[in-house]
Amino acid sequence: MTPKFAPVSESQITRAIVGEFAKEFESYVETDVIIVGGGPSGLIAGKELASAGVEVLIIERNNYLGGGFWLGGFLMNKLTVRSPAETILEELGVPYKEYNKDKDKVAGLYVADSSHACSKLIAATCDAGAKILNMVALDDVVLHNEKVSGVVVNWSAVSALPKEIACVDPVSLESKLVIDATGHDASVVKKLEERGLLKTKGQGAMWVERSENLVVEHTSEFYPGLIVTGMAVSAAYGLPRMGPTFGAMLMSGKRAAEVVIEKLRV
Ligand code: 48H
Repeated sequence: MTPKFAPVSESQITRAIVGEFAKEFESYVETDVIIVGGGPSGLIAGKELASAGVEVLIIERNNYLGGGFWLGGFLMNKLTVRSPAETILEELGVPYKEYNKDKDKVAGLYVADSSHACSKLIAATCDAGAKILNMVALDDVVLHNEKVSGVVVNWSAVSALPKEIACVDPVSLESKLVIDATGHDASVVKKLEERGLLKTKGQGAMWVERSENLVVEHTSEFYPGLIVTGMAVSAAYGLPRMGPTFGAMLMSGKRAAEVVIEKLRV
């Protein structure tokens, strides 16, 4: 049978979008936590925080969420995690299998479909109640008394405009804490470095055995009010990289949420 759609006009659809967006945006102009970057570390941090009842807004410059989690590596649709991070795939309901250990004499290496894993992670983050602003890019930080107290943002499309019509001032969003989850770029940290407020060491060379533990261990408040997670931790602290394996991204995101919750309690 052909469905009979509800009788709704064009203007009503526009008002529904504008009204809901404005209401939600206004409520997030001041919030508990802003996460810049919607890759694996930012998404899972958002999920954990929202699940714990913390108000959280994720800002993502692309129109899609997930960052490097959509592709395992080398444009192939498989991602890996090393034990114990398969427990997070389990929590998210992502099907995975252990890599053929007889052939390579390896244990504790797991493989999953990246599109399946990424979709489950995005859904879990939204289900937990994290709010998302995509196509919005970090422009600057709000700094009060030497503490990061929010972010300055603009529509991503503004940066693609020709210079003569790109005179669009950004807006500010305040928060108790900010998480830099922008991956290799460490974009929030770099805003502080540009002003000589800190010095990053830059990401180290590949060494998977060492890197994952180090990234999780170093997930912390890198500057008052600013917590780093994921590959931003490597860039900030000069830690080795790990290539296309994502356990540390997921575990670092969880650790970042713990750090935030401890700080919000004080
Ligand atoms: C708004 C921004 C801005 C900005 C960036 O790169 P990601 O996937 O980051 P992580 O740290 O969660 O995961 C890293 C992983 O994907 C990876 O690259 C690994 C494991 N590499 C190892 C290796 O050795 O190479 O996601 C970051 C997100 C992206 O979606 C960006 O679009 C977004 O942040 N982003 N959003 N404003 N200025 N900069």
